[in-house]
Amino acid sequence: MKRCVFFTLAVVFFSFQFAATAAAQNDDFEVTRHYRFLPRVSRLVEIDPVWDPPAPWIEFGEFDFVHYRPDLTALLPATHFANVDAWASHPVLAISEQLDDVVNLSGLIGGQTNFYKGQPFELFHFKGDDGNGYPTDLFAARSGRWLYLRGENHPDSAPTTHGPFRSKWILRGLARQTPFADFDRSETVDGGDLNRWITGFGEVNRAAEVAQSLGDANGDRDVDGADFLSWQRDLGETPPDIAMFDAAIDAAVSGAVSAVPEPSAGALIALGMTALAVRRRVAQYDAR
Ligand SMILES: [Ca+2]
Ligand SMILES: [Ca+2]
Ligand SMILES: [Ca+2]
Repeated sequence: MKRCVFFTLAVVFFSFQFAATAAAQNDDFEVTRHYRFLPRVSRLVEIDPVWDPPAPWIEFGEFDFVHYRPDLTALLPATHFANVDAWASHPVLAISEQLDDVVNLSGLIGGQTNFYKGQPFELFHFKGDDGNGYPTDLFAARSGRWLYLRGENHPDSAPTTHGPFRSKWILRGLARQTPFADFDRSETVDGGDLNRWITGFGEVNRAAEVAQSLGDANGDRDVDGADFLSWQRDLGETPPDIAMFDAAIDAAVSGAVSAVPEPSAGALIALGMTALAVRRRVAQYDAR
């Protein structure tokens, strides 16, 4: 009897798994997600012999994060940033720098690392140069709808073809996938945002920033029912603690992560988890 129950559950579970996998393969060949920085916790620090002390610039703006299914990253140009419209503003002076100009976000190429076993997020590692010939590397940690970027260029590790005063830039940025119903930019989604939506309901064809502040979650520059549904879904959301991401990236760096997991390892883990799930369900059944 016990064996029969196990077999039935296993067949049901595997059927479900295969159906889900087939659906994912049709939809997720290339995945592009749009993100927006949270300025309160997103900083770009310039370390320059001329400027003292280092100034933490504040990051703003948006970008796309493009990646491919893990089993295809070995064959394709891999993960990259696109449509980067992001900049950092000096906290005191009226100057700003495009992120592409200092860490070359659009020019970096990355891949998913094998640092995912038992972790609540995925970790991607990017490499390239900062656009001025200096090596640059960057980590991207993705947890749910949040993406944490941490990267820096290395002006001291390359020939000084651009003089002795080339700045080192250190980027730490938390971004949220859009749509995000934080209309009042408090970084949480609550009644204050609903009030914005109620006030703005019916607005059409406003400038993107204005529309967003009036209750446009999906970026189509109007305020309607679709935006309300976003608010409902996001209600109660707060930003994750970036110290958690930093700790994990530190661990990954010290453990010398390797880019792109082996498919066989991933398959084994999936199989192990499936077996565990089936055993757990059988155990629950027996306990009744
Ligand atoms: Ca809010
Ligand atoms: Ca809208
Ligand atoms: Ca609409």
